[in-house]
This record gives sequence, structure tokens and C-alpha cells, in this order.
Amino acid sequence: MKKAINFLLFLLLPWLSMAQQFVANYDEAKVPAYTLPDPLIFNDGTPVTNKKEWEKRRGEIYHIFEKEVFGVVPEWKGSMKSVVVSQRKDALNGLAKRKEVRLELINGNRKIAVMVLIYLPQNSKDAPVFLSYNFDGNHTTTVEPDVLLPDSWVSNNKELGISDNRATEKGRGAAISRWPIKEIVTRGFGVATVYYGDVDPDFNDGFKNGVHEFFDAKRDSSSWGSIATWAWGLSRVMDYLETDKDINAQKVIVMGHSRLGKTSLWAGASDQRFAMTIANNSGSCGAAISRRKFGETVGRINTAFPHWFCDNFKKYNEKEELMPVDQHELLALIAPRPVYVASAAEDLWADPKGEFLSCVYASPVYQLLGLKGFPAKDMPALNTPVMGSIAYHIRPGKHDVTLYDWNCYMDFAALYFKMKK
Ligand code: GTR
Repeated sequence: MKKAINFLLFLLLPWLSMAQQFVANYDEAKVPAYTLPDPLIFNDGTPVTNKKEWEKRRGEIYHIFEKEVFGVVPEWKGSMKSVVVSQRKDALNGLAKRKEVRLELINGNRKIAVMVLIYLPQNSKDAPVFLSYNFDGNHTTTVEPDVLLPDSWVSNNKELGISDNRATEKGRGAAISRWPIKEIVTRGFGVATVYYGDVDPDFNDGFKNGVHEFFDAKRDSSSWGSIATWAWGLSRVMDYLETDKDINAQKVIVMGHSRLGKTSLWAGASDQRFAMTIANNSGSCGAAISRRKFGETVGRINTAFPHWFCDNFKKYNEKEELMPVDQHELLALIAPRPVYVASAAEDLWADPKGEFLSCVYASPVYQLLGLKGFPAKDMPALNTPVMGSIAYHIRPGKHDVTLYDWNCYMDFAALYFKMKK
């Protein structure tokens, strides 16, 4: 017994000591001086002067994010089948059409199912649709009693020690404050949501579960981490949406909160079919400038979540200044399509100022492409959204998604898609 405890301590100590040593900086005066990589300068030092050159430079930046941060997606040799498992015309008391679609990813005799829950306004053909992962199962986003419970890892895995039964009936509607579906549909938008654990369970198991089990490729230091896997999953949902006659696939907005905000940025950068990207409180390695080392740092995120990024990224633990890219360039990769970054005033862990500054520093790329860019140089006051090709707001309160956030996203989308008020 004593031996076993010692062995456990031996395994845990390096992690515990790193976790204990880490003290987040929340003092603006202690933010180090830094120089950001310039998205409009090629790796060889020559400047980018027009749209055509930007396309080439975009490839350089994308490649660095792939190889050094999120990891490279292996070749997919499988196939996907979609099955509509339920359909209602009278959802939300007649306000919406609803369907649940099971996407079956198949590779030989291996198969996983990804469930998509879709709410659309009755007259949906031209409605922009927010595609967004949820954290705990599709049934947590709605109180409707017949939406299916997840049958993936939340319910049948003990790795996270989940004990609150959120994958059961007890979780139904538990996240509705983050999913104002009625308000969204009333304003003429649709919502497609997927439980992210269907695609890849969020724990460090050496990439043996989720869609990873489909890819036989040997892993190396640039192989994809879970964020890239989740982003890939959003592209598979997009493959389906393109086939759904109730949906205009030209108007799909990819939106995510927190780790799933980081995911939406990488999905928006990787798949140009997404018309718009929204990152809610995405923080470290999402929208926030890493070189500021404010709140959560690269070292801290790689220690707490070693499976989110590729192994190469660990080289930059406590050495953010050596990163060949920074997060403003992740936003720039989304150009010319619009992108919205949002912060919460009490969410210092996510570095609101760093999230704002990324918008400022990504703006020259949009401007080079003849677009408005980001029309602010100073942080706006609370609840005062700034909207150009890049949009930003900071609201009071905690790390969360609120109706206020959604209303801003809908305002921005309504502007971009020229919807009537
Ligand atoms: C935190 C993590 C953040 C953010 C958040 C979340 O623990 O440090 O980067 O991703 O989780 O996703 O809720």
C-alpha cells in the first residue's frame, strides 16, 4: 500500500509542484515589453502589399499555427452518413422547427456518432445559423423533454469523476442561461449545437478515444490536439449542413465559449466555409495575446490541459516571446470574413485587454483587403460594442455566455447579413 502511494506521489509531484509554482499575473505594470510578429511581413522579411500576397502569407501563418500550436490533422479516409432521428414542426410552442441528426463517422468497422440538435425559425431557408458546441450534452441547452441525452463519455466514463449526473435527466435544461434559443429563433436565426465530447472526450488519455481512434497515423510532435479535433468536428457538421435543404450553408456562424471559443477561432481559420466566427471569453491561446503573460499563460494551459495542443507548443511554456506567431494572427487568418471577440470584466484569467489588443493588431490585414478592420484603439467602456469587420465587447460579470453576449452577436450578424430589424 505504502509503495503504491509513493508511486502515485512520484507521478503526481512534478504536476503538483508546477501547479503550485504558477502565480498568474494580474498587474498591468508587470506585463513584459514585447514585440509582436507582423502578419503583413513574410517569414523572409519582405512586406505583404496586396491581396494576392496576403493569400501566400496567410498560408505561412496557418502552417505555423498548425505545426506549432494546434497540430496537424491527419488524412481522413473514412466516410460520414447522416440520419435524421427526430423532427418536429412545433418545437418551442410552435416557434421553431427542430431536428436531431446523427452523424455517423465510419472508418472500416469503427464508428462514432455525433448528434446535432438544430432549431430553426419556421421560415428558415435564409436564416443565418449559429453552429456552436455545448459542454455537457444537447439536452442541457433546452428544457424540451424529448431531446435525446448523450450516450458518449459524460455518462459512461469515470475519468473526470463526474458526479452531478448532468448526462442524465437531471441535466436537462441545466445550461439554458447560455442558450437563449427562443430569443435567437425569434430574431430569425437558427442554432445547431453539438456536445463536444461526442467528437473527442476532454481528458488526457494519449489520444485513444473519440475520433482519434479513426486515424491510424503515428503521432509526432506536430500531431493534432483536442482543440484541432473539435474544430475538425465542426467542419464535419458543416459537411452535413451543406446537404440540409432547410439551411443556407452560406450563412453558418461558428460560435464558441472558452475552450470552445479557442476551437471556434481555429475552425474559422481552418474552414473558409464558415461565414463568421465568434469567440466568447476565449482567453489564453484563443484571442488573448500570449506575449502579455497576463492571467493564464502558455505554460499553465499546457500543464493543466496537455491534450489541447500539439507537443511542439510545449516549447513555448514560459517562453511566449519565442512563439513565431501570436493570437492576433489567428484572428487575421479569418479575414476577410468577420470575427467577433468578447470579454467579461471579471474574467481576468482570460485577459480581456489581451483579447481586445488582438482585434487592434489583426485590423491591418482586414484593411489591406479593403475592409473596415477594427474601428477602435482604446478599450471600449463596458457594454459598448465596437463593430467593424472585427467586433469586440466587454460586459460586466464573470466568465460565461449571457443573453447580452448573444444579443450583440445577433446584432453583428444582422448587420453583416443585412437582415431587417
Ligand atoms: C479553464 C481554462 C481556460 C478555459 C476554460 C474553459 O480552466 O484555463 O483556458 O478554456 O477552462 O474552457 O472553461
